[in-house]
Amino acid sequence: MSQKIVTVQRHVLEAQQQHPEATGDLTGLLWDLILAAKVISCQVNKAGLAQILGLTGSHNVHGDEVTKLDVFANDVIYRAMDHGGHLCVMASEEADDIIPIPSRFSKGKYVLLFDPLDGSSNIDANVSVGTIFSIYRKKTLGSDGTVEDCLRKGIEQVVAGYIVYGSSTVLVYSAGYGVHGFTLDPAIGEFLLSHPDIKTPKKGKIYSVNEGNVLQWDEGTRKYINYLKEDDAATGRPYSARYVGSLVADFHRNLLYGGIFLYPAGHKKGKDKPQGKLRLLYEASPLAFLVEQAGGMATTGRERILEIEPEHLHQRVPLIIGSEQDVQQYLGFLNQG
Ligand code: P6P
Repeated sequence: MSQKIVTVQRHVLEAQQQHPEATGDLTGLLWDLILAAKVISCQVNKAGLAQILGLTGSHNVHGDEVTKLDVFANDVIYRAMDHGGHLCVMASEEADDIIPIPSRFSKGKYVLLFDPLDGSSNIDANVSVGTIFSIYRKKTLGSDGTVEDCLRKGIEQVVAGYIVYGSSTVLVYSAGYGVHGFTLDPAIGEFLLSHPDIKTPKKGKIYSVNEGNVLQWDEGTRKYINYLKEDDAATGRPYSARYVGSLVADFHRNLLYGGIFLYPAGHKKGKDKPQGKLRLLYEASPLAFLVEQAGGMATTGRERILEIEPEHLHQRVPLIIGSEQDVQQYLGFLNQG
């Protein structure tokens, strides 16, 4: 039985129709974001041609100023989202402070946090990169969103998702009713349902970590990674090491295949990263929302990612995320020390 043809716009609309109280505001917001994803995908997929198409230097063949792709992606999302009337404020990995909605546009009840193009340093090597987004309802009074509207626990997310620009462009999102994936058909410019109701395996055979940081890890993490390398077929070991170095690519693979991704805290004189490297609000939280919706787990090693009370926009956290049994096993090693 072939799969029914469903665009992501249709999927979002059908989800809205399950909620009689819905105004269509969130649907409109997501449709704007989907448009931005298509524009970014088109540009990312020809990045390698920049040199050939004369897109290098400060201006392209049309005389337009050429910007770095992550700045381009940030600008596309901003210009697609600022005037729809669905948002009261935005925050981006590319912007130090919150991004207000221009006074000339009406404001809405949602908050959008995003990393416009995570892993963009990999683009020149044609490695997959991704956009990560997180949506909350405004909680403060008044029409203008504030930083308080952005500093939210991940459990309050209304929608979380990402777009991975790889061998194909895939959009994955959850509105709290399962995780669903859509693959872009560039011939028709539509994201079509390709991964309905994603559930991540309870236990995987893949671990993803930058082992170059091993000297910065605490003892429990070192013991866990060494445990995964031991030869014991009865427990599915050794695991395979898979590390792209692009969070969305590593997360997407592990979500579908099962396994564990780790970016632990780093403790090393001169290179100390006690809070890890990855950002809470627009990287760890949205991916944690998705993985829990898919039956997995996400922790700092000390606390559930979705329960963290953020203190500032670009706060970093250690991130251990993936299959439930693998993350639980890691916590066992960490607690043994
Ligand atoms: P490292 C990319 O720069 C990024 O922010 C994530 O996409 C990725 O998971 C991580 O950093 C890789 O970091 O230190 O292993 O190169």
